[in-house]
Amino acid sequence: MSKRGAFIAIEGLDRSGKSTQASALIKRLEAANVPCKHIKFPDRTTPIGKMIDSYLQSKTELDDHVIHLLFSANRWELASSIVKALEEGTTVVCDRYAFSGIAFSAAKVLPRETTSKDGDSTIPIPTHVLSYEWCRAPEISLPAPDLTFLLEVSPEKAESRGGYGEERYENKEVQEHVRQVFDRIGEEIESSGVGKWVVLDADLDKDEVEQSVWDEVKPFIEHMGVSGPVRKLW
Ligand code: 2DT
Ligand code: MG
Repeated sequence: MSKRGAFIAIEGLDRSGKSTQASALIKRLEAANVPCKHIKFPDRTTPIGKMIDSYLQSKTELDDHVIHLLFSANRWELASSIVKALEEGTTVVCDRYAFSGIAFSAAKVLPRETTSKDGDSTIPIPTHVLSYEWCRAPEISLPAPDLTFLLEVSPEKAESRGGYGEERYENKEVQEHVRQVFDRIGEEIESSGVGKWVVLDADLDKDEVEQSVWDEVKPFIEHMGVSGPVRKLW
């Protein structure tokens, strides 16, 4: 089997610079004559993607389970084309993937927080809508990235980059919950051995982050174990 392409995912909170870094990586790969393809999830162009887009813009309301499954289905509808590209030797750079899917859904808490009595005071207990395990289930068996970058941005830095936008999930509280789930996913991916998980400080200047991404990708593309079959998510 000739060398296949590498599957590289870029993950992180809003305003962490994912799209900028994905584009920069594509440019570097092109300059190094590596056949490559840039994809993004959600892919808002498909019929399922249009439903997701409408939900994110709060034009429609959907049950939390339903939107989770639509995000996952949006990946499944492109899964075979990703595998095909990799097998043909094309490196695929993906802006958000299944890890965003799990993190954003598992981070959802009920708007009305339950309280428990502790003497005179009440302690807010966030009640999760969807369990981590439930959120992970539909992602099982999707093509697994060989390398995933988690771009970590502080709330202060995100704010200084123009703050969050108008879409659903774009607020500090949600982002903080999502951050915690990403950490759990990273630990699991590392221990499962299904792919490499690299955390980068995305508060740094974009050129520095770009260089760190390239320092990881370059040796990976040159020698790495992309000669084996595309692996599947854990
Ligand atoms: P963008 O701003 O990157 O277009 O993302 N999301 C994304 C989920 O809730 N589940 C998913 O599976 C994916 C891929 C993250 C739009 C928002 O959609 C969230 C932010
Ligand atoms: Mg966004």
